[in-house]
Amino acid sequence: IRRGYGGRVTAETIPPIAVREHTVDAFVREFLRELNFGQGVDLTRASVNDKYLAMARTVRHYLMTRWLSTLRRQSELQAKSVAYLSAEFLLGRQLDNALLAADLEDIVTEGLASLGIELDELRQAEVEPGLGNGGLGRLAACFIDSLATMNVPCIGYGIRYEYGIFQQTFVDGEQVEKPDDWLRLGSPWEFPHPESAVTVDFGGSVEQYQDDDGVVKRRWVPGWSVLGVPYNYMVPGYESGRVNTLRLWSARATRAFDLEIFNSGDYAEAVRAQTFAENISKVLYPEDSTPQGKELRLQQQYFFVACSIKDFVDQVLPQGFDLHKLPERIVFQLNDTHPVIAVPELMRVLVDEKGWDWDDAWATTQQCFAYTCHTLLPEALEVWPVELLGRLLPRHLEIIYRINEEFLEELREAYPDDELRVRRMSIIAEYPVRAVRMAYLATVAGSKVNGVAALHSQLLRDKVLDDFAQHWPEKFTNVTNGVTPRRFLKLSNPGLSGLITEAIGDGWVTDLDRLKGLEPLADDAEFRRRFREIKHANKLRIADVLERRDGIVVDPETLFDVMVKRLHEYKRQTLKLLHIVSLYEQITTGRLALADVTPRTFAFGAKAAPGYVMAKQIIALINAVGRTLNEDTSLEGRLRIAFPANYNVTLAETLIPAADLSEQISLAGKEASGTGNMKFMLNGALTIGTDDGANVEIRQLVGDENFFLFGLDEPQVAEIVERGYQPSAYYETNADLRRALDLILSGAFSGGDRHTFEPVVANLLHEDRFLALADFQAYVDAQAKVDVAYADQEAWTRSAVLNVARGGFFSSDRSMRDYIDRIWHTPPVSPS
Ligand code: Z57
Repeated sequence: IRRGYGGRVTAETIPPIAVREHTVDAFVREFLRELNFGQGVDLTRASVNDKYLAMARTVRHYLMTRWLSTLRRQSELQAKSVAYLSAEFLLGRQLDNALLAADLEDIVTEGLASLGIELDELRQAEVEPGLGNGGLGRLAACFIDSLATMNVPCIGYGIRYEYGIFQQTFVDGEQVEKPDDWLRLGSPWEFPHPESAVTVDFGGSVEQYQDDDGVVKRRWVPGWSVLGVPYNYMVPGYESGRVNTLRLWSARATRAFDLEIFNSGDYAEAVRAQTFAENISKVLYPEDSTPQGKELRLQQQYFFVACSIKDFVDQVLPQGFDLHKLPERIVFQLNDTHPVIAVPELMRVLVDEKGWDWDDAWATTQQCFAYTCHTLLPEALEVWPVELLGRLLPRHLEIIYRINEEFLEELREAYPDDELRVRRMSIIAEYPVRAVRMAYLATVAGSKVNGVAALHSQLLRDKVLDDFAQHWPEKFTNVTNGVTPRRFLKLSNPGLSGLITEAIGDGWVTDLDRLKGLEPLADDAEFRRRFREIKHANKLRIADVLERRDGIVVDPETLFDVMVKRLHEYKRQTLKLLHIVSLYEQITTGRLALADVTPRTFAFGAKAAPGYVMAKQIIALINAVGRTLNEDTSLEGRLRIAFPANYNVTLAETLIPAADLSEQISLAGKEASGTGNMKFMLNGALTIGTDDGANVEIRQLVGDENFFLFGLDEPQVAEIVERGYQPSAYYETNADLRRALDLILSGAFSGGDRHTFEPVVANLLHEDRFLALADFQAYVDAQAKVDVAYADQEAWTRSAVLNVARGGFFSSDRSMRDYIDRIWHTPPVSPS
């Protein structure tokens, strides 16, 4: 018996768990064993992938003791857990994070070197699990990292998509999607448990029957079913000794389904059945911030939620657990509306399967759920037609109707003379088709509803869910998003991390408010010099990556102006593009001297949903403008566009630390929070941004003098829209804007073809839903201020340092503390 992680383990308390020796020799032994016996290859013949897989498995051994003791301790203590229900977990590469958690980087580097292997080469072999679209999925990944680090019990529940977010390529500047076959070369981080598969039912009908006491009840008679196979992933905390679990579900055909048809001799039909079942977890829907009302998507949602509830009730809870105490053991956090079908599912389990009476079940259910809303766009609120829901989940539809009936009854009592209000608040919409409003269902069912930044939560209360906020003011709260400082500062920016640690010690990694200690150093010239040196080194690093990855050449001596996020009209990539085109137009017509232009690298990274035609045209336009500028030698390389394809977590980790300027230019009132904005701030970029989402809080913290604010605020936007917005008026009155738009229309970026980008320009001129033209001049003026500020490198660096020093609030550890205090009430559990 040896010392287990974080405390004395004795034979009396628990049987032994294997412990790995934390030495170079032990690592090398383990690695070779994995390579020879696991991979079945000799070192001299091993491919990079062989070595990567062997190393990944070796590294995860080092976390195993902690994982097993975490699980053991949890079954002893039965502490309250968070079940984070999310259709997306955008994890990013696992290796570095695991090395950090296991404190193995030095040992592995040395051990591999002794075998003639470079760690960095193996790092590059990892294909990131892209099981999410953007902000929402990445947020889930940051949250589970923080909870493990803070010693809070959590299970992440989601879907093990066989294909994650598509791989983006550019063909003649246009986005072409390739399937993301991320499992192709093996998946060393997951633990499949086919023996623990659960059955999930669909379809069929509802029947009436009499129970043993002669009471008439209703129950679901399903039409078909699939199996959910759990795949477990370790979620190691940093220096906490805890390893939580992420459990992702994969769909398989049931044996009955299979065998019955197979035995009948219809092999083709049997294979079809299997394909049908496995389609459920086949691919991530590539929509971001807008729902995709497809039947398969509803199947995915119900699939993972039903698996998760069953898993928690039957597997995680001890046998014979009294479910009336469920709220003491679990809180299901609903990450947007995607998992909201869990609400009627828990009701169905309690009422139909456990035989509870309705009121009892509803009281318990309400205590078990909380809902996070991530949007303000009305078109992004999920709505399921009852025709579809009733066909796929007939009993759930009945349950939703009953929840709604009782809710409307409560409303009629509260507002006897306001039937209009009652109808407005109904969970069931009547137009254009009868449909279930999932956000309303979540709001009615949840104990709490939160937005993701202060402004967003305010607008939820005042606009999107105003009736509900008036009815239940205490239900609404805010939790501003955050990002994990482990991945997005310590790992991604080793230069800056080292400098920070040298200055204030290493406590910041788990207590990011300590960055405040850097404030005085903003006035220290030597510190600023080193800070600049690190930024420059980060630019060299990304320049190298872009050249090798994409064949893109950038100049590390320029201002790096970066806009990376999903392509969406509300985020206004076109606004940034109009600024670039305007500069170019002024230079080529001689109204702007090249010598007066601050040399800039404009970096874009953005995927468009495959069906979002306008977004794809904007991508083509950015590439077209990029090509023209980059090939125009008269610019002498002073303005270049770098638009690497397939922006993902891995690229973010090298691009963000190199940025000088962070573009956060959504129309005020549209971006719920943003989290990229926080990553840039923590890596010492200054923000040019609107008064939107978490930008509001960033500016408050860093101070106006260290932030380039521009544009309309939300009340002004509302007023302009109310009065009737006329984008063409800006075209008529603003000469620079007109020239920029005319230049695009002239075909200057499309080989003289005037039609190619006509739809993009026409949309801006005649519709411009997101008021890009209205904010154009303010944006250009703010960019001029950026140029002036950047010219004074000492002052700029001072601001950059202050951005880092004042960014501690945006740690996802702080977000988790807020969720725990205001919503979950799940205290940390010591690991021993
Ligand atoms: C998504 O990534 C977000 C909202 C959604 O409704 C969907 Br669907 C996907 C994003 C918001 O757009 C960001 O503003 C926010 O920072 C992020 O979710 C995390 O809250």
